[in-house]
Amino acid sequence: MIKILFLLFILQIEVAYNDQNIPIVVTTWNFLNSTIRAWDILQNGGSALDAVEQGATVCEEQQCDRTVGFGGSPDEDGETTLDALLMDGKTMNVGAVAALRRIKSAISVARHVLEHTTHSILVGDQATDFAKQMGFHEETLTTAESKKLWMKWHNENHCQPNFWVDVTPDPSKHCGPYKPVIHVKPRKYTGPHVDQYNHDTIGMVAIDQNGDVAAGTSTNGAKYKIPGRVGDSPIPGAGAYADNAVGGAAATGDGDLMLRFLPSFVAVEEMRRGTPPTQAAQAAIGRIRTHYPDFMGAVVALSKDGEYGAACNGIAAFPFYVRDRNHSKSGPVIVEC
Ligand code: SD4
Repeated sequence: MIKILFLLFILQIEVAYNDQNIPIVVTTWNFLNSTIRAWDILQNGGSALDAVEQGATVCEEQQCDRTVGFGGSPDEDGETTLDALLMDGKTMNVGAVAALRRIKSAISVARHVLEHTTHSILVGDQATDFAKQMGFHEETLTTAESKKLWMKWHNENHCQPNFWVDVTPDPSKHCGPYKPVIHVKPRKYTGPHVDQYNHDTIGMVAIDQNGDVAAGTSTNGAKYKIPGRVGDSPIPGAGAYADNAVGGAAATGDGDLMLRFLPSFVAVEEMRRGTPPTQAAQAAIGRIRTHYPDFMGAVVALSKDGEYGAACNGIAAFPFYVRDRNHSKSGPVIVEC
């Protein structure tokens, strides 16, 4: 009798476990190869942190859409710099790098910040020094392609577009250096500086077989950014957020605007209150849209039970990839914005 009761108890646990749609990984945009790598890791019992790190690494190596990894989005000086974040939803530990120079594997450097320091974010040249200490190789992130892109922007297009306002000479006609111009009236928002073609951060949220949640991002930011610019991607709660008690979220889009609203944090907090992932992502997007109706961006949200959803704004549709027991070969999920 005791044996039967014990078996029933085990069976119940199994059913409860199987009710959850885990392991699972959700990836922004059309980044299939990254999703496959992450899913391989999860399926073989690997950790969510490994899945996100390795998945994003694929994109960094393959220069996904030229908006992740080396050789993309040159800044005003023609240099590519990288932003990346990794968050562990089990410990709430974060590792991130921002404006990382001359090191290709941004998400792995972020992992080293997470695991080998008690800091959360390192930036610029000092992040490079840290990476070198951790054994990473220093090399240029400029390629013939990114050099050509920058030459065209600088020499043919007279530094258009750029991110300057209220400066002289007129930044809509001329290159810098600029000096500030003080306007009596506050400047009005004039629409997005960026579109989907120069904004494709990889954002991933994964849950492993133990139910541990991890989220992360990697990007080379915005094309022709002012050197030193940091986007939303390496900021916890903005680019991504994870909490084992709830789930995780990741964001992509016009980071200069989006980071003001911590959309990944908002989505996770909505789910904490019982809101389903799709509506949680919509709430995060809605908060930004109230202030910037035309902004370009998207949020993916994943609950700890493996339910997922997304919302977007400023583009016709937003694709994202899911791999779980039910999606082994299917294409991306498309959300209309
Ligand atoms: C940024 N949010 O640096 C990043 C770029 C991006 O989809 O998301 N692209 O602003």
